[in-house]
Amino acid sequence: MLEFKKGVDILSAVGGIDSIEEARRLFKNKLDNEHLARLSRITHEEVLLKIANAIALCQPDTIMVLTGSDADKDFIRKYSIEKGEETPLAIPGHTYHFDLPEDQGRLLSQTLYIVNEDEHISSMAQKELRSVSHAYIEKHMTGIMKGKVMFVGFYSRGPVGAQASIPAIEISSSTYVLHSAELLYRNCYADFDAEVDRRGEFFTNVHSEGPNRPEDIPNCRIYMDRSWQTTYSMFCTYAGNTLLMKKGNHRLASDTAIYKHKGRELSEHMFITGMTGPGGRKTYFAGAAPSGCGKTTTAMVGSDFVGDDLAQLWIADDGTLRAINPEIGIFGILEDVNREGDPHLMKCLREPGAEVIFSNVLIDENKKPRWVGDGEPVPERGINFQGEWTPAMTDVPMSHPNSRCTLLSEAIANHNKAVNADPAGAPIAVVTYSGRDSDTMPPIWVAKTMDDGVVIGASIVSKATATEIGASGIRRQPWANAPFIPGQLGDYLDAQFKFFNNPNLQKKPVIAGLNYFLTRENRGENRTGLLGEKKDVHVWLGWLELYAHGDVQALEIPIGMIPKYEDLKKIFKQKHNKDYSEDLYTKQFSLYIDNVLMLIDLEIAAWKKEEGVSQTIFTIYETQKAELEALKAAKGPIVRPQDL
Ligand code: OXD
Ligand code: MN
Repeated sequence: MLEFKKGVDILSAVGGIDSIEEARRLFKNKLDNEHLARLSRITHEEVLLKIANAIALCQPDTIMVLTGSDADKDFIRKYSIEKGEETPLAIPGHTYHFDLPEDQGRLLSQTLYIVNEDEHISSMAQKELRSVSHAYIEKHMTGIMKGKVMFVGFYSRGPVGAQASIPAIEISSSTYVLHSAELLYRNCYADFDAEVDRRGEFFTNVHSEGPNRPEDIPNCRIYMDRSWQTTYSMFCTYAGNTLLMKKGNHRLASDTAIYKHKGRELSEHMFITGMTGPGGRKTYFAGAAPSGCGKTTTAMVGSDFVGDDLAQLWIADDGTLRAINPEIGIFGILEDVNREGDPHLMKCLREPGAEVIFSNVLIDENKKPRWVGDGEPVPERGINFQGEWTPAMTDVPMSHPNSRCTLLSEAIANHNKAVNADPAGAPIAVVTYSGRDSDTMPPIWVAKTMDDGVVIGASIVSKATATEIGASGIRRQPWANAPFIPGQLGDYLDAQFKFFNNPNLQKKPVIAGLNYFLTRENRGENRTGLLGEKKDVHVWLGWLELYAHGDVQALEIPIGMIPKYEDLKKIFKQKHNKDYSEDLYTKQFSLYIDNVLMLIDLEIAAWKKEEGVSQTIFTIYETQKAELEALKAAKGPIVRPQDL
């Protein structure tokens, strides 16, 4: 069980400042008048102590407070170029940033939770004892900003005033990190004190790249102190390791949801998007997918795209499920982003108008960013994060598979800025969970009950992707949120059951599994490749939109409800003007019972190893198994939807 404010608060111990008077004296000594005046608007003592201790620990030469004003935004943009963390590209407002070759994704083995003696964490995460982390931070972060400028920004992870928004401080010596923060989060300098009072908590993030040399990467650490809601990051620049308002704070937000607001809030690795249905109605979806599995693309399929990565969910007083996006920008994977699949995003990346930071792409001779799968002819030469590149270097990709673009969501044509700014959140009617599964689950299956829906989330699997360094093979990805769940999975599962069964949640969402990675070879074809197309997701979401309003019926199978051929055929025609064949439907929706049974057995074995797991999940798995066995006995191991 997690206990907040337990054990030594490392930041205050290593900074050594424990009174507000001392903190104010330090500010007076270290900040110039302008920045001192800015900081004086923040009055929350706990907040000021965090900042003072970060200064005392890191010992920067200069401290700057970013207020989020246009002038400050412009300052950080320009300063990042002057400092060399970013370089301008041909299109005005576009820049690029390279991370060290060793720092191109989340560094799994160096990402650790700081824990107290008796604290249990997720079996899928790594921990370090508080005393060990304390010594490490003291050794490696003391004076890490000597000769550097420290930037301090105040942000809100969500619209100011929303129930599930959480304020966060970002402290870093990297202009790239702060420039990214300004694009991805709402600077709420003016509202920060009030937000801390409203929410009763805030997150603190302290980062420094240090000398930014390859030889320092082994010393890099990404620490989350769960008890003190503080993160530390050192000797790295990749945003997934440094801009800890994103995944670092998502982890802390998960703790808040599970241990402070159990059954009332959830913190999920989900996109939020709206689909327009018949008569112009808007139906909002929140959907989880593991990193690097097309979550951004799915989000942008909606007519009213709200967010592509994270969602804070809660049950509103009117009995609806509400979601806000903690972010206002996207840090999207570029590989395979092209005009065909991602027209709205591509417009921002290829035409003037939006401010974009590209990372770890190839820069061609015309200062144009290029990436694998951008749909354009391969350039003759260029420079990437490893140096000069030519197509002759066949074993070195043109761009890193985890190369990214950072931009404001409002630059994207189908973004609904008003919904993303609304503290009431988007009313969620459909919740989806997807993985990367080549041979088992159909493209869509809808849970028959809320508990079944929770179990769909618990049973996600996916292939390792380039977003994580040191991961390989097929991995369990519970709720597609596994890398960001700090606490024990049994606690998380329990919180999910409590949330979706909460009697206050009067408008229950449709919960569905999605899988667009079934391959031809696994459905009896003698050619390889995906069964169907990437853009078919439009149809799957379209069907769910109709199902959520009772406009289409479904077929019942042991694992849930699946669409009928006639309905999909109509939607394919309407949305894509495509003739969807019954043969393709049969391949996509036939139940491969042995594969499903294997998956269920894998999950049962894994969940049995966890502590404190609710019996409900095993009952659901066993019921599904019995029904699948009976179906197999009656109809054989592969059952076509037509034979149900
Ligand atoms: C991300 C990730 O960057 O999940 O969103 O890795
Ligand atoms: Mn993500």
